[in-house]
Parts: sequence; structure tokens; C-alpha cells
Amino acid sequence: MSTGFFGDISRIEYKGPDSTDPLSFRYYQPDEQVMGKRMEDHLRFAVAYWHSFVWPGGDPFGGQTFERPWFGDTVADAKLKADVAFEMFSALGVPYYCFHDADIRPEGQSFAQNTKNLETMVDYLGDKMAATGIKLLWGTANLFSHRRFMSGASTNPDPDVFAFAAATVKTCIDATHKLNGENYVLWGGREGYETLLNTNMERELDQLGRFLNLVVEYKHKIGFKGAILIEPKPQEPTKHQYDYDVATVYGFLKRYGLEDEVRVNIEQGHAILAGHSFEHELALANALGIFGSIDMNRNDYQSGWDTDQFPNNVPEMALAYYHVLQGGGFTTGGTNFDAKLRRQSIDPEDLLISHISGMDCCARGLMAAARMIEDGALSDPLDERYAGWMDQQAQHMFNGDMGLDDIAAHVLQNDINPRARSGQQEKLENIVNRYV
Ligand code: XUL
Ligand code: CO
Repeated sequence: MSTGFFGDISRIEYKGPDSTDPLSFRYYQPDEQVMGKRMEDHLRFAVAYWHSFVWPGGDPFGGQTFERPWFGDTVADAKLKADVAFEMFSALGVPYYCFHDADIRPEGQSFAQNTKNLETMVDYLGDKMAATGIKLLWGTANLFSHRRFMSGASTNPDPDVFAFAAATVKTCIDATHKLNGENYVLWGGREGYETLLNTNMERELDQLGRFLNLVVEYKHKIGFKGAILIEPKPQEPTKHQYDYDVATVYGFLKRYGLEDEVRVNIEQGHAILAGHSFEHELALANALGIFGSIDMNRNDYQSGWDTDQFPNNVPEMALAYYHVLQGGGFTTGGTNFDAKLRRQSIDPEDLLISHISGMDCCARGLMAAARMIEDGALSDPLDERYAGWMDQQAQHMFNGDMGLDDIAAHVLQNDINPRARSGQQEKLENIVNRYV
């Protein structure tokens, strides 16, 4: 029986680019073939439980704006929330969802109560997943909202907090495993510092390294086949977060021997906060061999905050999916809408429309990216730009056959005097414009 929260909704349909019905897809067609694969299988959309069903609409100057019948802290509230969530997932036709433990269960007074509540809700969600075919893209632990985590979780100066966090993560990996989740995510919201005056950075980094190794060891111990993903973010809520960006995370993984065990979940807004573009972070993760999944959203470019808005910029999405496709596409990962409504968007319908337009925007980006790849629009000029390195002499220089003195002799002998060549940026930008 329907909860009635969304009124009389049925499955959102594709009505084509000319549709003026806000409750229809104009571009997203799950079965449409893109580069020989269904669009749904490329994009692997997931809805984030927290923004749509937990966040009350507060900002630093005001509290709750959303009125939801499941706001409360009982198991009955949590079940109603799950019922509505699955009604929305089904209407949208998304194959996946994602959650933190704290999103799906009521908060208990102790670790034991939290675990019991989590287990109750995992069983409840398991039934709903079996009935609808909707799957779990990833699970994670909320180690940043409760006051016990205010000085960090694994990086806390108090070993009891480290223990509480480790025990909580164990229960969340168990939950994810039980629900056949395809990944487990760690976002270290408070794994950082507010001031160096009270922070031993060397110790905190070692604690974080140990914690992550514990997670990987446990994953193997229980036979969890999903990927372990770290989600980089430079700051907010802390002044400085240790998993700042993809490059920083890679250095960290190398230092603690985890570069073959852990990959990254890259979020658009976090990339912008770190002073990068989304495509920079994606391209770097591909280059380092640690790409995992994406959190799709958009930051406000004026406020400088992590505003978690729904994406609506097709050229940006096209470049993002270009790099996802260039890396071979998602394996365990997917497109998780880590995006929330603006606090004035209080109608149930706003929840649907925001996801529909986000999905359409991603679909357009994907199609543009696929056409650029099929035409070699960017890869041909790129290959040509580096073609000199295919030359035998250049290969010797690159593979270690030659030392500096050999190279110097080579330059002298052949009177090498490089010719300057255009980088053709404007031409390339114009090529991209043809596709978006
Ligand atoms: C916070 C953020 C989180 C993670 C999961 O900025 O992105 O929602 O995705 O903890
Ligand atoms: Co995120």
C-alpha cells in the first residue's frame, strides 16, 4: 500500500526532448544504447538517503523548513521513511541507493542500541530491495554528526572514540555486506583539524592509516567483495581535512600500503572546494588507477560553500562523463546524487523534479561524451600532440636506456632545436561546444 506522500505517482516516463511535463524524462532512457551499452548500465544512478529523507532544511541562520511525516526518532518513523524512499526510487526508476547508518535507523543511547536498530532496519530494507529489485550502491557510517565525534573519529585524541568509530564501521560493513552493497565508502568529515595548536598531525595521520587498514582487513575477513572507497574533501566541516583531494589521498594510500585496496569516490562539489575541476579529479584518479565512483552534485560558484545542489550544467557533465568513459566506465561505482533541495523547495514534488532533471542532465552529458569518444574528437588531437613520443629515440629516453649524458650527446649530434607548436586550446574548446 502506498504511503500517499507523493500523491498518486506512477513510474516517471521518457517523453522526449520536447516534453513540457516536469514529471517526465526528456533525455534519460534506461534502455537506450550508448557505445554498445544501456544508458542505465553506464550511469548507474543512486539516490542518497540523507539529503532527500533526513535533512530538515536548516542553514546557519534558521532551522527546519521541510515537514515530513517520518521526522522523529522511532523505528516506526524509520520504517515510514524507508517506505517513502522506496516509492521515490521506484518512481524514478533508479537502480541504486546509498545510506549512512544514521540515515536509516533511529539514534540509540549506546553502541548496542545503535546496532540493534541498524539490524532491524537492514532486515526491513532487505525486504524492500527484494520486492523492488533496487540495489545498494554503497553504505557508510556517519562518524561526524554526533557530538562524540566533534574532535574526529579515527583521528580523535581519545582512543575510546577511535574504538567506538571502529565498532560502528564494523556494523556498517556488516550491513552493507548483508544487503549486497557494491561498495563501502569512508568520508572523513571530521578527520582533520580546526587548529594546529591542539593537533598532533603525525599521530592523527597514523591513526587514520591504521583505521583504514582495519577496514580493509575486515573486508577480506568476511569476504565482502565490494570496493572500499575514500571520498576526498579539502575542508568543511573541519578547517582542514586529511583526505583533501585525489592526489593527497593517493599519497596517503601509498604511505599506508593501501593503493591496491582502496579507490576514490569523487564528488563534484568537493573537487571545486579543493580548487580543482571535477574532470581534473576524475582524470587524475584514472591516471593513478584509483577511480571508483562519483557523487554527483554542484556547488554554488559564488558562495564558496559545499551547497550540494543538483547538477544542471551539461557542458560540465559532458567532460565528467568523458573521463569516466575514457577510464573504461564504472565497474562497482555509479552516479550517486549527493544533492539536496534548496530549503524553500518544500513540496514532495520538488524531490522528484530535482532528481528527474539531474538524471536528464547526466544523460545529456553522457551522450555528448560518448559522441566525442566515438568521433575521436579530443583523442585524435591528443594522440597527435604526443605522437613524437612514439619515435624510437624518444622511447629510449623514456624507458631508462639513456642517461642525461647520452641525451646531451644526442641533442648535440642531431643539432636538436625544438619547434614551438600551438596548444590549440580555443580550437579544442570549440570542438567540445559542438557536442554539448
Ligand atoms: C559530505 C559528503 C557525504 C559523503 C558521505 O560532503 O559528501 O555526504 O558523501 O558521507
Ligand atoms: Co558525498
